[in-house]
Amino acid sequence: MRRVGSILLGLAATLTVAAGIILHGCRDNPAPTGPEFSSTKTDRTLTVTGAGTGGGHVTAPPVLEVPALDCYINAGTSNEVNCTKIYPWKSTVVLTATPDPGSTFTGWSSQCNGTGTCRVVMTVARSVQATFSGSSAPSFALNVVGAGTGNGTVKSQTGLTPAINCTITAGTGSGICSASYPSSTSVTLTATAATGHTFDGWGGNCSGTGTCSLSMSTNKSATATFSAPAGPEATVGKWDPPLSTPIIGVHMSHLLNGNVLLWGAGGEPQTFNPAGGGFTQVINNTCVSPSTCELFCSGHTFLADGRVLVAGGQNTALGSGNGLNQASIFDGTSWAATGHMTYARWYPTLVELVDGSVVVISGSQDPSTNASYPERYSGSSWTTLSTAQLSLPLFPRAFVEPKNGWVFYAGEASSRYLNPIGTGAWTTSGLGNGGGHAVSDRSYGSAVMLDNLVLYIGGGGDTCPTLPQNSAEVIDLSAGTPTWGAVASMAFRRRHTNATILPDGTVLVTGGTSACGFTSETGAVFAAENYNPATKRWTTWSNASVVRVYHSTTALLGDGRVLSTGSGDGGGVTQQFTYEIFSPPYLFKGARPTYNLASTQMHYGQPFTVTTPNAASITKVTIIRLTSTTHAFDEGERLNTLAFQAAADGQSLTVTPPSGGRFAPPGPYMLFIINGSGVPSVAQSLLLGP
Ligand SMILES: [Cu+2]
Repeated sequence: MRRVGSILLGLAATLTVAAGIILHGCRDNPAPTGPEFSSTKTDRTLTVTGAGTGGGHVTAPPVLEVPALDCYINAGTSNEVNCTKIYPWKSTVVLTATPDPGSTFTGWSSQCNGTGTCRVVMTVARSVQATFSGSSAPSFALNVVGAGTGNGTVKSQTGLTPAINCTITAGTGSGICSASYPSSTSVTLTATAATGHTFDGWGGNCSGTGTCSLSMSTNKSATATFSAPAGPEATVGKWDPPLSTPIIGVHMSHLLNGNVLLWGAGGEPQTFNPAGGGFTQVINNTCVSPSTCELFCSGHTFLADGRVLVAGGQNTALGSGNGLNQASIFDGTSWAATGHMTYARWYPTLVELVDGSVVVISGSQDPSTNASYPERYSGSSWTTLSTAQLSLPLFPRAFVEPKNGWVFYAGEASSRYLNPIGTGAWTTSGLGNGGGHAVSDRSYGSAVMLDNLVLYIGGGGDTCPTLPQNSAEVIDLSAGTPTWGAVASMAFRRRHTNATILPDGTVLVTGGTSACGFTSETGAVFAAENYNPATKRWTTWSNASVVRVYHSTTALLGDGRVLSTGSGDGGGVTQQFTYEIFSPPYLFKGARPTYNLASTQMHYGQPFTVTTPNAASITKVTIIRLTSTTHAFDEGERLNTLAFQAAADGQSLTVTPPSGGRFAPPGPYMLFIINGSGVPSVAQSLLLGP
């Protein structure tokens, strides 16, 4: 009986609606008068449906506590969630139809007619149909995805339907992370990090770190990267546990192909793959007298084409202090001999010059005879600089200087210049304090070059009870009268210490001994320290676990980590057949910028394009010469800070290399881009030259 009554009542209501349309146009129904309705003053449901081939929105302003309605209709299809709302009994809802571009609103049906607004009173459940003609508007998907270790939300602007409301937890999105929108819809996404977390920036079709505005003309995606709160590693870095090596890494070169070349006193040279681990033996058969020939105690640096030139070494038949005149070149896989030097050299230093030739200085011929004449290698043979005789301490710390492209001898004795042109000449002219140091004894301290500034740290303490230095000093070689001057001291005294330039232009100092004597393991320093040239101050970082004193080495890897190895093979020091990897704090401070290069050849002074989605967040671009190091000194270690400009679209940088070889000798460098949080990209290695 009840069922029949309902059907009859429905029929009556339909007839009444029809009458209302004819008489009043777009307006509400008269209130039904049946007993069921007059006694139930409950909320009523309004359903908007669509018809026709076109698309458009049906909207209504908020009614009492009910939010605004925004129903999108496309080709007769409406969204069930956004097109149905429940309103208070007898409330009035005013509907407006707005067609998409390319569509026409042809009118209401069911409750209203015409093309004006449609006013309904919610005394009963209502259904209104809107018809849009024209071509079906294309609809495009927007996909929000997460990345990084942190948490946050991504939301679309208020009032957009359908809304994006995506929660990202450690890179995984949940909630409403995707939606479809008609063509030309403007969507503005806002990313908000959870408390203590950091929003690192957008990827995909969004970029930068602000809000992201998109016009939905194609399918689009937005990647939001959040970082978790920093742990202690973000302050002091992290050392990985030691892993074994087949030899002692007394000599180390980080090659253009990404591998690392190592050798010590015993065993054969090895290449190490820092990406996957693993050592490969690379025997050097270039010696004339193999049984007495040892690369150990040679000097080495990179040539302009990225190969490693190795000169001198130890005559194993005669022992320490007895040099070799051999030289050879490693191309990444195999060795080739060059011509011989005139002088045998044990503990020499090689300096690559502006034109790609290489000067070798110092080294001992035998324990009582210094090789006091420099020689110059120019691609085929060695030429003695016959007017530049000077006996210098072993393994001189030396760099190419920016004024004339000469060799600057930094120490350990008083500084001076070597003019390498012609037959050569040494001079102290133009140096303040006659080239003298702030601290007199820096034997087995380390030195690096940052743009035009040489930083010299530690050293000394060879003869007890004098202790090694904890002091450091700098000299600006671009100054009118370059003069050594002290900067803040390290927390630890260090002799046989290693200095490694980091991508951000700070300097990592590791290992060494704080006790007096040639090399004391009891004084081994485990803490890393970091020098910031901007503040001229040191920060103590975390402790390594292995003694690294005499014959230890470090190399910056392309991924921004530092390889630390060696110690032993002489001096009565424990043989350390291990390496450790140090991850500096910048590797724990959020997402890393990324980039691509069209070419891996840089030409002096010629700007080149670095393609990066992170262009807007980049605050520094640096190149660092690949490591070739031994005996606490990397022969040629330098960093250049490069001028750059971000493109207006935030998708690339225009980077200008140094203008000439006196600022950065030709050869292999790593290119880093660094963001405002100090986080460097992974580097690509490239060649810099004319
Ligand atoms: Cu040695």
